[in-house]
Amino acid sequence: MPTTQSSESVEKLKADATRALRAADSAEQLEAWRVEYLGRKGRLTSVLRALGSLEIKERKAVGAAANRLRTELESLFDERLLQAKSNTAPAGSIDITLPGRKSGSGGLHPSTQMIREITQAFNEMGFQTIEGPEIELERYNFDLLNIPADHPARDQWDTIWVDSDSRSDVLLRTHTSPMQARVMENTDPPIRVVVPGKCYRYESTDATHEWHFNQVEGLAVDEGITFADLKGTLYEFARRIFGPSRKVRFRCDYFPFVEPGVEMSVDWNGEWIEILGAGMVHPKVLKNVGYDSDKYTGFAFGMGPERISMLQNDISDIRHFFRNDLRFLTQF
Ligand code: YSA
Repeated sequence: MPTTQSSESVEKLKADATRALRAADSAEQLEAWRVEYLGRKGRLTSVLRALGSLEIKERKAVGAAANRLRTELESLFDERLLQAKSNTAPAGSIDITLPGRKSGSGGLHPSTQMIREITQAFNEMGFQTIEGPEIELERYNFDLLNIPADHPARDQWDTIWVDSDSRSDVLLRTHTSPMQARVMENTDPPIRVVVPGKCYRYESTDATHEWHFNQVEGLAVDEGITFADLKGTLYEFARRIFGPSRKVRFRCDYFPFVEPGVEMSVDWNGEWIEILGAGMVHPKVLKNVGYDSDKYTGFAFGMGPERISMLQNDISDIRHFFRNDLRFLTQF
């Protein structure tokens, strides 16, 4: 073991360096440490530079000890730097050194599940699924559907209007029925479509009303379509969704775009719950889109998937659907 002044300084250097390295725990402190001990003008580098002035025997011994110390300090430094970085990793970051854990899998929103069930039932009866814009023009939401500006039926669909500098007829659709006009404008009969999508109404909420909710619209237009086709299709739909023993009721209802109009309710523990509005497409609506109303007839309906899911799953409040509470959402 060398006992000269220089070799003692290597040992002292080692003691100082390891003590200082243990005390440094941030990336900044570690960098300062690296400059002091391993940097170009650092203490260990100075020892190595001074080797030339030593006697050959001493030079060999001190040189070997200093190089060993350099390797040792470099690897200790790397270790401490890694530790410091993982200590300061931002909250929520992934520690890749931890053993793997099973990740939770997501699922479809209950409204989406219900919409898919409904559209599939109609797809199997020959209806095609299409979608349309949620930001709509007054013309499609009201005018073409036989709901003129002064018509009291507009009150039923209290409307959220979209601010626009250039026009005053843009709104968030209050129902999916505007898609009836859009489809008929662009397609010749025969038509059989279902249109799921979001609707918005400026109204207060309660257990069965949301200000934003989904609807599924249906439209069939062809030669010779009758009210019996409407009833048969909706009975079959109810059978597929609620089972064969569920009671269904049709009652007269009024919508300006149908004649006659009905509402369909299903029996829920002795109570009738309305799930949709429907009717034979009004001849004025057929004419508005350029159809020959003497040649073609059709039926249409609009239903609320959240209301249907409430019935199916015994949900007491529609507002659960949009609260994003996982305790509710993960039950589906
Ligand atoms: C009627 C005749 C047709 O030929 C075609 C469509 C229609 C339906 C019409 N466009 C309409 O919107 N009627 S409605 O106001 O009674 O709504 C239809 C269904 O949407 C309701 O039966 C209900 O299931 C759902 N709904 C309506 N307002 C809602 C709602 N769901 C949740 N929150 C609300 N605020």
